[in-house]
Amino acid sequence: MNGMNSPGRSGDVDFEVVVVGAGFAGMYLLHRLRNEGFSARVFEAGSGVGGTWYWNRYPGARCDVRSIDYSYSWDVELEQEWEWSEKFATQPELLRYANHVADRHDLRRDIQFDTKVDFARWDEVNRRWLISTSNGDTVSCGHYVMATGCLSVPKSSELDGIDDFAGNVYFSGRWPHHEVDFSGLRVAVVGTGSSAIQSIPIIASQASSLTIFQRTPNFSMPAFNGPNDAAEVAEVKENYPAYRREQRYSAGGVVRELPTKSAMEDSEPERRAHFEQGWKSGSLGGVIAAYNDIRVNQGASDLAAAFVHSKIRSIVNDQAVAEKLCPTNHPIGTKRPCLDTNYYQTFNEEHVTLVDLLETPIVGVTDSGIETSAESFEFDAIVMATGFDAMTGAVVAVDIRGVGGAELKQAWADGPRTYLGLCVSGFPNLFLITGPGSPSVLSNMMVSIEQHVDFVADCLVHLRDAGQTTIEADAGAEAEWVQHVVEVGDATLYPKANSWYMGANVPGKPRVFLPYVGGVGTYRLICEDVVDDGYRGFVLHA
Ligand code: N01
Repeated sequence: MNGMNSPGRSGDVDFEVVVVGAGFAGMYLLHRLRNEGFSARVFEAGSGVGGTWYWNRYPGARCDVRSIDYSYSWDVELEQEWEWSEKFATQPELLRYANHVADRHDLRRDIQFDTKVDFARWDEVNRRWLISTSNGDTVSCGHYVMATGCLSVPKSSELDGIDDFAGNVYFSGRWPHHEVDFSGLRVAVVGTGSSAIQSIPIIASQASSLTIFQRTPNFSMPAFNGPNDAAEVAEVKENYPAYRREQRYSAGGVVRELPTKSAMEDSEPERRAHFEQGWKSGSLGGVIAAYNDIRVNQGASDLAAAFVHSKIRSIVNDQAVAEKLCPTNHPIGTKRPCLDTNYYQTFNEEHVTLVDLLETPIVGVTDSGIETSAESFEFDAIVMATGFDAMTGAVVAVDIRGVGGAELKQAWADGPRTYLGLCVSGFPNLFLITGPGSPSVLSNMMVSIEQHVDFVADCLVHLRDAGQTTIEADAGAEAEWVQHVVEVGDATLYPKANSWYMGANVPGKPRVFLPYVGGVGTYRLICEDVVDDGYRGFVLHA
């Protein structure tokens, strides 16, 4: 099915809008653009729709936002009809959902698969974007939208000698489409972020030995996944319009009660009971959002971290291993926390070994395995769960040239600069979906995607109705927004961590807090106000 109905090569064709990426953002945008009567073409590097859920097929891949929350709200019949089988949907189920939406809305006829956009140049004379692709297509468009996802460019392997390894090397973000069976194999996993934490228990259940190379331990909480509670789903479905509205104006794009108390206000036993309740809730925010100051106050953060440490020590039998698994070098939640199924329990299995790279760093990869400063390990397969060039990687992967031939990559050399995470000064008619400077990765991505898609589609309708052809972020408004994003971030503990939120996971990347931490509801109100005020901060031209 995937890609079978791809349109032919574009040749020298004009579109009103070109979109890069056929993940959940590009798919919804295509639907909106068509409904508004715009001619549009989507270019997608993969052979099918689904974006992140197309590429990330590693064992155990699933969403850690509840499926009733992480789903489109714009097809009200679909949200009633679709039955999610589990509280947290698996990657195959999410990919089935994406394909179902593509079929249902006949999206594929305007998506060109297996095609990367390489180059986009603003033509100042004709005030259009000129786009060229990996297949040699050249097209022009009035508006150009990067719907390329925040976590779509895997980091290249930073391990010397990886190409010499005789066995198979798998990247979690570029997993093969066939089933990978680790039965009887000696397997290495490098990394302990979400992808590793989800896959490790499953790989351990197959492999003859599993060695985990950990550079930074991460905070993980149990998902308590299982079938959806039918009564709860029925209740949500009955109230979906109100439920979706609440999501849109919430802090993180999910419906939950916000804590009103500081962690310091409770006694030790009260706090323990409250954290315990959060731990049992099976949600990302359970412990981290148990109190209102855990991400802003180091003392409160330490209390939550100590609670999770105590849990790790109670689950992991070997206390030396448990200590290594306890994160101590960053405040809880300032690196993306994880929800797991039996992650810490896996370290109690005899054939599972933890290697602490802070004590014994990797020296290199040989043809037979991995060498640390202390030991040589032999493997049949290596899994690189080492993460992504987040938020900016996919945008600057395209050579984008704006006014005067200015290069976007160069304009962002000291960190990305956007107005509202949506537009960039000097790059007219370019839109970013969930770009840096917007809530994006700090929220339920579905909610943030839909908001940006609606903003862009409504904006294009507004321009057309007003007889305007170009829109561009004003340099002053952009500078103010960049400053605001930094200030709001600096009021939290996030900048203390060497996280991908800070660009710190990619050698040489500027250290800048990339998302907007003000909350999706606050951000949405700001965007609405900007629009109501005649697109304040944007410059529109006829
Ligand atoms: O990547 P990561 P990920 N040598 O960057 C280590 C989303 N997601 O793919 O922390 C040795 O989190 C690195 O160590 P350090 C979610 O937003 C969601 O797991 O840099 N180790 C780290 O341990 C998530 O946050 C879902 O010191 C190296 C790991 O590799 C984001 O995607 C599921 C290394 C990378 O962790 C990314 O997650 C999966 C090196 N050279 C992903 N380089 C769900 O919805 C890196 N590491 C559940």
